[in-house]
Amino acid sequence: MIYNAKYECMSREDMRALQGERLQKIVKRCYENTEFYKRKMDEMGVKPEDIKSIDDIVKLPFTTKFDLRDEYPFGLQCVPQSEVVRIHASSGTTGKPVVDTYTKNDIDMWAEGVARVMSAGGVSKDDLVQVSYGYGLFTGGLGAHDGAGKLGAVQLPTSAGNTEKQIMLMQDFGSTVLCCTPSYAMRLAEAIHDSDVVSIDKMKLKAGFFGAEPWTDGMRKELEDKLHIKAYDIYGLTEMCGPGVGGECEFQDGTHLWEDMFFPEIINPETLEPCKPGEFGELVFTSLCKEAMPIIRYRTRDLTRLIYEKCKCGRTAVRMDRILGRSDDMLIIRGVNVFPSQIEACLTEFPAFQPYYFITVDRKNNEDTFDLDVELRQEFYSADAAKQLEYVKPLFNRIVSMVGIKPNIHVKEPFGIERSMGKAKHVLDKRNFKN
Ligand code: DLL
Repeated sequence: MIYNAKYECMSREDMRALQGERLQKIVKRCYENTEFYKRKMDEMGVKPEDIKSIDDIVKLPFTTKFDLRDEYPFGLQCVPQSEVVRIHASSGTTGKPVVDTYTKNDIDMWAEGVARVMSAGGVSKDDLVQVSYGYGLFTGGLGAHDGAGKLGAVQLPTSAGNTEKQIMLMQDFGSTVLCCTPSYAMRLAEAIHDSDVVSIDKMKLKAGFFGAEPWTDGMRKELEDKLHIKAYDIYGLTEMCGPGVGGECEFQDGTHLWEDMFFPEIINPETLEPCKPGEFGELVFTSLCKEAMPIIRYRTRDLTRLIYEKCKCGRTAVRMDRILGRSDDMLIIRGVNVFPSQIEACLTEFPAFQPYYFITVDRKNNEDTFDLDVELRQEFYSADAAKQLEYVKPLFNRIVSMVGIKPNIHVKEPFGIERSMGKAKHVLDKRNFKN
């Protein structure tokens, strides 16, 4: 169901006019209330009055994760602390976490973003939403929680972990909706299928809202088959509020972004120029509604493209293609660009393999090494190397054709690859520790 047709189905013309109005207000507030934006805009010779429509966004400076680190913790805040009601943070790659602060209105706006996503996936007040994203500084738990609350659904705040208990409650309470990372959903699915206590046939699950990390259509199919659900993508990032910046509709054909709240651009990460419509590049967001800590032109490092055609569902809200990965997750191995999600895409084409993997990259004798741990499903597993080769060979060929370089594939025994409760870790690049 469409939760807020006014914004989700607005004509492009009206949307751009609205975005222009909101941008003017946000820029003025940022300029007047933070030294950071005043300094950055003064350096570029741009004043709030120069922003007259959304087209003028290109005149504004970008904000990067380094700026957030330098302004840690509250340098970008535009309101006095007395108006702040919540603080979240994500583990930054730079040591200090990325901080976001929220006013009461911000929490409401954020909950609406998540409610729109859940409503698009059929959630209503009749549902019981099991939130297995971590609760805490991470935005996943409380974000999904508040979104479900906005719809009047029952919130079941199990948080991540304690897997055996999760699946027992899922069955006993009759959870109809599951929210967690795709990696943890796989772990839960596996636990349900291996359990003597619960059975998927006794469960009432119908939908899952999975995000916080890249995942493929192959993984979607696996989760839908195993959990008997429809699996929807939910996207977001702490800097914009958390989950609910966008999500999929029933057609699962791109992730709708709530453009009235978050203005998306795609830029070429090298030249910083806007990409042509439909071209892949780096996603950049500007908060259009946020009060406490709005961010202008935030470079997400997420690589994707935007699709502006109207969707079959009737929404006009722009759709984002699946995130290929983050530019800082991209590995360059023997000069070739490799995204970990490409490995997942290959693995899910072969029923003998689990979608779990771990990549280790190193440099030996001046050459990059590319080791890939994979796991055969129990029913296909054999310790016999010749038997393993039967499965490994076609996988190897597929990876070479998709990625362009040859991995050293190592078959692990069942459960030999660590399972994750949150965002899965897929890579160890030992070259980073060498000079
Ligand atoms: O991961 C917020 C979130 C929680 C989104 C729960 C969805 C569900 P951060 O920890 O700040 O916030 O990480 C944000 O995670 O820039 C992407 O790289 C990645 N990401 C989030 N959702 C998706 C998705 C949360 N659906 C970063 N697909 C983002 C691919 C995603 N990557």
